[in-house]
This record gives sequence, C-alpha cells and structure tokens, in this order.
Amino acid sequence: MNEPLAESEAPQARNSALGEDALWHILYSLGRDNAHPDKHKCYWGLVLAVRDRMLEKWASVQRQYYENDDKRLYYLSLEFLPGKFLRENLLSLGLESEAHTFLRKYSFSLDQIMDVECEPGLGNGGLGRLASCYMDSMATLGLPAFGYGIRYSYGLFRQEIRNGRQVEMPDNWLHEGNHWLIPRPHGLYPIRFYGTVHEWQDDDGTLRHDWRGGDIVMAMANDMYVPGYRNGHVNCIRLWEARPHKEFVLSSFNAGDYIGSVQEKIKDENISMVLYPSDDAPEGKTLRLKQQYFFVAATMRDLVRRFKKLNKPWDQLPEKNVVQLNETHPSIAIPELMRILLDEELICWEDSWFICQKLFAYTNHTILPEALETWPVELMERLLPRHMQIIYEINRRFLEDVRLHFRDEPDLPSRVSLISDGPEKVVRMSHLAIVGSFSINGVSALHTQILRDRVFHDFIRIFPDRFNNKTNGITPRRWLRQCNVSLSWLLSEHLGCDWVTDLDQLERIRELADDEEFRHDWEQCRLTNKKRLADHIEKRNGITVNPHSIFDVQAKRFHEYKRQLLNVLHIISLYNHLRKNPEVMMQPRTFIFGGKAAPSYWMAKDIIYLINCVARRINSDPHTRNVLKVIFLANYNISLSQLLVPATDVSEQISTAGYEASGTGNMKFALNGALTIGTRDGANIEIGERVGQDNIYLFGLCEQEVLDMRNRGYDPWELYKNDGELREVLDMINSDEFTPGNPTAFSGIFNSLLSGGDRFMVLADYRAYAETHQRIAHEFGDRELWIRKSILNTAGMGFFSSDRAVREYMDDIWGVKPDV
Ligand code: 4GP
Repeated sequence: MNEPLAESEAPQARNSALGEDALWHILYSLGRDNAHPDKHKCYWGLVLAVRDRMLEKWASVQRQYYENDDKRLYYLSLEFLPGKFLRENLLSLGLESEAHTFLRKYSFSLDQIMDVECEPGLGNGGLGRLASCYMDSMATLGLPAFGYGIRYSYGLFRQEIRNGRQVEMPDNWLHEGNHWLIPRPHGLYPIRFYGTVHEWQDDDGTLRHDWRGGDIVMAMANDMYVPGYRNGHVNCIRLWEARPHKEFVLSSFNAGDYIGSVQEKIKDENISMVLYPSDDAPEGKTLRLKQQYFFVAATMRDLVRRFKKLNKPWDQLPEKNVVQLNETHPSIAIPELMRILLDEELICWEDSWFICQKLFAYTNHTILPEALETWPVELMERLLPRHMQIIYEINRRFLEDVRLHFRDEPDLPSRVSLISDGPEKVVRMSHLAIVGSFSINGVSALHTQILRDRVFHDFIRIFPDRFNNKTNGITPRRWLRQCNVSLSWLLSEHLGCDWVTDLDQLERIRELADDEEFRHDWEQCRLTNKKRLADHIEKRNGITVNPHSIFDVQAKRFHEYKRQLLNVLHIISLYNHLRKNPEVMMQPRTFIFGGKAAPSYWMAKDIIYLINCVARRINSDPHTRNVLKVIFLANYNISLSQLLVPATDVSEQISTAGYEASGTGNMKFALNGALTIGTRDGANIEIGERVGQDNIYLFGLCEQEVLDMRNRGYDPWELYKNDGELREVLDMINSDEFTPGNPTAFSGIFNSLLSGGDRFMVLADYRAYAETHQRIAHEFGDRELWIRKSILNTAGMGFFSSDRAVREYMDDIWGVKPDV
C-alpha cells in the first residue's frame, strides 16, 4: 500500500494559480481541449487542481504522524454521507475566491458548476451523516484520524415520486467516475470467506488454529480526503472496494463458457456493489454480513501493517491506536483482531484479549429492538468459522466470570450471553461489542440514560465504568458557513470569523436580539433563504409557495417512530377547519416534507403516499390554497438538506419520546434560526436547555409517561371516541376522501393507529401537538417576538458543534492528541 514519501523526496508545494492548474488538468489529465471550457470541464479541472493541493498537505500530515509517533484513531463506519465535496473543500482550503475568479472568466458561478457533482449517498441517514461531521471536526482539530468504510458502487437508492408513491431507482453515483476518490490498485488485501479451521500444536504443545480454504475476495482501497478548516491538515477516509481474486476462470473460458467464467468475478464484486437500506427485511442478508467482515478485515490489516512498521511490542497496540465502532456493524472487528493475534501472531488468549479490550470503543445509535443486530449462528459458522469459534470462547470466559461475580442471579448469564438460545441461535452483536470494548456510549443524555436503565441494564452492573454519554454534534462548516451564506456574513460582520471553529462565540449575538437593526438584517437573511427554497419548489414541484408563510419542515427518514403521521393528521385537521370556517384569518403555512422510506417498509411508504394524496387535494383546493400548502420534496439528501435548513421557520422533531436516540437534523435547523416543535426526546431536551425553554415548543408525553401509559393500558379507541376533530380526520383517512374510488388505500394506517394499538402513541400526543401549533401560528405573527426567538436559538447552539463532541471523544475515550 502506498505510503507518503520521505521528507527529502517530497515535492514542492504548488504555487501556481488554481485556475491555471485547472486548465492544465483539463488538457493533460482529462485529455480535453481547454480553449473554451464548458461547465463540466471547469468542474473537473477545478476538482483536480483542488485535489493536488489536498494531496500535498495529506502527504506531509501522514509523515508527521510517523515522525511524532502519534496515537491513531480508526473510525469504522459502514456508512458515510459526506455531501458534495467541491464547495466544502474550497472553503476549508481557503480557495473560494480563486475559484470564483477562474469561473467568472468563463461566465459560470460556483452554484452552476456544483450541478455537475454527484452526491455520494453512502449511508442511510443519521449515523452516516454523523460520521462525516466527525471526520470534518477531526481534520479541523488536527487529529491523527482515519475513516474506514465501503466504496459502494450504488449508494442509497434515488427516490422518485410517481402517482404519489415512492419509487426506488438505482443511484449510480460513479457513472462519470469521481476524481475525489483515488483508487489504490497496488497492494490489495485478500479477504477470506467460508473455508475450514485446522488445528495444530506448536512446539510447546499449545493448540493453534489455522483458517484455510474457502473463497478469497480482494479488498482495494479508494481514498477520499478530508481537509481541516484552514489549518493545513488533511485526513483520509479509506473506502474498500471488492475486487475479484481471479479475473476469470481460465478453464471455463477455454471450454467456451464465457459467462460462467466471469460469474465468479461478478460474485466477488457484489460485496461492495450496493448499500443496504436500513430497516430493510432481515432475511437474506448474507451479503450484508459479508460486507461487514470484508471492510473490517481489510481495515484491521491496515492497522496491523502500520503498527508493525513501528517495531513495538504487541501490548503497545492500544497505546498507539484506538478503534471507534460506529454502531455494531463493524463489531466483527473484535473477533477478527483476536484471530490475527492468536492464529497469525501466535499470542496467547489472555494477552490477545487484553489488547482487544483496550483497543475498541462502541457507539450505540438506536434502541429500536428490530435494529439491534443479530446474526444466525448457523450463518456465522459457515461464513466465518474461525470467528464463530472465537465468539464462543469469548462468551464462555465472560459467562464464567459473570457466574462467579453474580452467584445469586442464575438468570443473568442467559440475559447477557453473546449467543441467544431461541428457536434459532443468534449472535447478539451489541453484546459482543460491549464485552469487547472499553467504552460504550450513547448519543444524547436521555438515550444514554435509557441504555443504562433499560436496554443494557444488566451490563451496567457488570461493567459500571464503561458506559458514558457523548451528545452528538454537527459541523458548523457545512451546516452554517456553507449552507447559509447570508447569515454567515451577518454573523461574521458582528463576531469576526472565528465562530466557524469556535461555535460558542455565537453566544455573543444574544445581546443583539434586542437590536432592531440586527433583527431586521436577520429577517432579511431568512427571507432570502426562503425565496431560494420557494424557487426550488416552483422548479421541482411546479407549485408556488408564499415565502412569507410559515415554512414548517419535517425532513428525515420515514419511520413510524418519527411520526410524520402525526404531522399529516394535524394538516388534515387544519384543512377541515379552514373549509368549515372560510372567513377565519389563518397564518399562511407551507408544510414541507422530505425523506426516504426503506424499500420494504410498507407502512412508511404508505405514509409517503398519504402525504402526497393530502398534498394533491389541499394544493388544488381554491378555498384553502392561499393559506395552506403541502409539499413533498423527492430524493431528500445532503444537498437538499442544505437548501431546506436555512429556510426553515419551524423544525418538526416529533418522535415518540424515548425512540429518537439523538437526532442531528434538530441541531441543524436550530443552528440556522428555526424554532423547534418537538417532543422531550433525544437531543431535543438538551437543545431546550441551551436555547431556553421560551424559545422551543416542547409538547406531549415524556419518555416515562409513554411507559406509564402503556403499562396502564393505553386504548387509542378512547381518544377516537372522545376527540371529534381527531375522529373526523381518521375517518377521512379510512375512506376514499384522498383516493377517490379507493376507500381502503390507507386502511393499514388506520388500523395501525386503532386496532393495532398505536405503537408509537400518535393519537396520545395529537391534542398537545395541535395546541402547540396554534401557539406557534400566533407567535409567528408577532415578528419582533419570533425573530428574537430565532436569534436566541442560533445563539444557544454552540454546544452542538461536532468540534465539541469530537473533543469529548478525544479526551474521555480516544486519548489521541491533535498533531498540528
Ligand atoms: C441514528 C439515530 O436514529 C439518530 O437519532 C441519531 O442522531 C443518529 O443515529 C446519529 O447518532 N441512527 C441511525 C441508525 O442512523 O442507523 O441506527
């Protein structure tokens, strides 16, 4: 694998102008005439010129890591959602104005050429975007950090809406190639699957194991660079791509079976072909387990290779490295490292286990039982036979310890066991991650508390010191400086520019909330952003929206616990109210939705359909369409989010309390001056503490009340009977009101809310939600009050910078130090 050059061989830093380099690359790297470059050529030329500058910095930073003998952080994540690169990289490297100068010459704006860039959708949502925010902060803080994941050929599907329904289209993000990604075809790693385990005895009679045979797939690195903000630091995310072990099988080819001969190659490449949508059906996921092992095994090879270069004893591995597991997806890394130490390095079990337990740290991102990963033992035994043996042995020793220390709790071992005995034996990956890690963290105060009290309660008693909280954060570079240019300028005018890397400075605008001129400027910025979004909606959906109406946005994955349904029930009731009281003056509102549903999650897809049917009806009703609009923006992704976030007045964060681990969308909206309507869930609670309870609209049942209500016996039919307005809405859904001629289109939704027991307490929170919305509409009308609240939201959000979060990980868990 390529490593940076030694100091004496290092090239000189570039000193030519960015534009000149871009032209040079158009001709010499792309092989295109550079006389009159069009926007594609300008884009690709700029990418290559920017990349050169990043690579120089990256190489010197890598040298520095070796020279300073730095401890390294490995951040393992099956998902990354970096968003588009060019603007971000220009901003971080301080090259924006040079880029503008170059583009002006050819009459292009940066916005125009950004259209050429394809956004990599290498993740489903929260956890993948968090990984990207953290990579940005790690580079900005100058940490010796390495991201690791998979270079999926197809990212998360592209969502189209046809006749109101979600249709999934392949996301071929690499169709034009991608120069931000540098493939490294030399020094591939062989990764084994299946095969058998052979036992042998070494000279001292110790039983040893050797995993042999099976299938081999090659792992090839593709590197994606992450510059820090104006600090000369560049890190890298290494994404593994599966390559065939043998190009094709010569014997079948010679026998005339051309297709058969390439089949093997296709099978191997499948491993990194496509990202699994989360919440998808659990069946048939052998490929997903293969993906997990594939990227983890290649990453561990990289880690061990670099460590061996240092010529240090093995017990120093955790002193020089730390591995953060982003969810349980990479937790097979624990038995993989054990296998390397035991079988390849011939280290004894006790020492190997000691090293492992000091190396790994695990972040949990969800408590939904269906998302806590398990793998059938039978599948593991076939696919990774040696790992299964190791897991059995880890479990045997762990349970022996538990029995010893908790003698009077005979049920405890089976509850904490790594392997569950049900009708089908499965490996519980979260238990493996907990037992094999020195740190386990949740992602908001409430979430961590729930992990302690409920989900991992038994483990808290066994490992009291391992559990800790790290409330999530977002990068202010992308989520304010880049996505909200007008507000950034206003902030910099009053605060100077340091807030970009020191977000606590936003506190200083608190006092400006009383300054009339500042409030006026603030409102103008917001209006500019809202007009930009209104133009986009006009272009994309062909619907005119009023930029002075309340822009009320719910943009996130579709999931029942996130309760887009609660939002749409309320919209229908507003519509009913307007129709019955045509003379009533109502604050104009535009409800905007964005988000994807997992392809096999039928209920979530029905909710998308319901929103679109309701939108069609409301937007075409001449009696209401001036005051009420409903918009569904298809194919929600990072770029769309960057457009929505700065234009939002009201941010919907309305999950059933106890279900949203943290949320990070809630942070992005509030940072940009939106007011949150939210439940006391995830990070909403902490946002309320920071921005002030007067500046957030928290409503509904808290987590304990949800539990109590369930325990007392919650009956949604009672609410249906007693709340006439709600009943009317539900009856409309259960008729052909929104789907003429098809009265059963939404009976699944109706039944889930009533006969199905309303698992996510939508009806229980309905009344409080509707009343809170009334308050919001009223307060929005008081412009002075609203703008003041908006300013105070931004002012209070400094804590939610990913720089703060990463610093906490660094100090409390990783023990790595900045190298700048
Ligand atoms: C998400 C959580 O649902 C969200 O609350 C949290 O903010 C985010 O992780 C980052 O911590 N979980 C996932 C997942 O994305 O796949 O479990």
